[in-house]
Amino acid sequence: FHRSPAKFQPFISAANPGESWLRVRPLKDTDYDRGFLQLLSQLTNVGNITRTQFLTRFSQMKASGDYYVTVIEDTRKGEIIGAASLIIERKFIHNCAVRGRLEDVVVNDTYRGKQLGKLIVVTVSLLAEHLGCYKMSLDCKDKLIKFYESLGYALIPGNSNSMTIRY
Ligand code: 16G
Repeated sequence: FHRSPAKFQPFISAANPGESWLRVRPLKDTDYDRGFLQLLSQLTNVGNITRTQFLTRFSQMKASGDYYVTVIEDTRKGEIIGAASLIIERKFIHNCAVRGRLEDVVVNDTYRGKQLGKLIVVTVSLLAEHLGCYKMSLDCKDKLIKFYESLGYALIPGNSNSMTIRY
């Protein structure tokens, strides 16, 4: 990836995450034992997911080819301390385009101040562009709007209301 948003340069990137002990990489099976699900529970309710459930769901994601679950590992501790997912949605519109969805972004709150939120969001956003997505979308809480705006995301008045039905 040859470019990144101006505010992000030149400090850190996926290849140079700012500390030698940080690593940005795709999720792997063994991350079940590196606190990946505990990290997700800082975002929302995760539940008690067994190893088998985790491996089954992850292999379904891999088989689809449309899930890019990306993590940041603290290699000193062998612990997952950041995560974000890109999900590719296949369309008929725009000449059978693909659209990206940014999901499940979380950084361990004890790692604040290292720009790791930016790091993981920019990494996954560039991946979406690289994979040919014509746009990337996300839902977030009001308090995170400024953060995502600083990374190039925009609210589009009249055109981007997020609506939800809960089951
Ligand atoms: C946020 C997340 C979304 C996640 C949801 C979980 C981002 C950009 N957005 O909207 O991906 O799935 O929270 O909340 O990370 P829920 O448990 O209320 O669905």
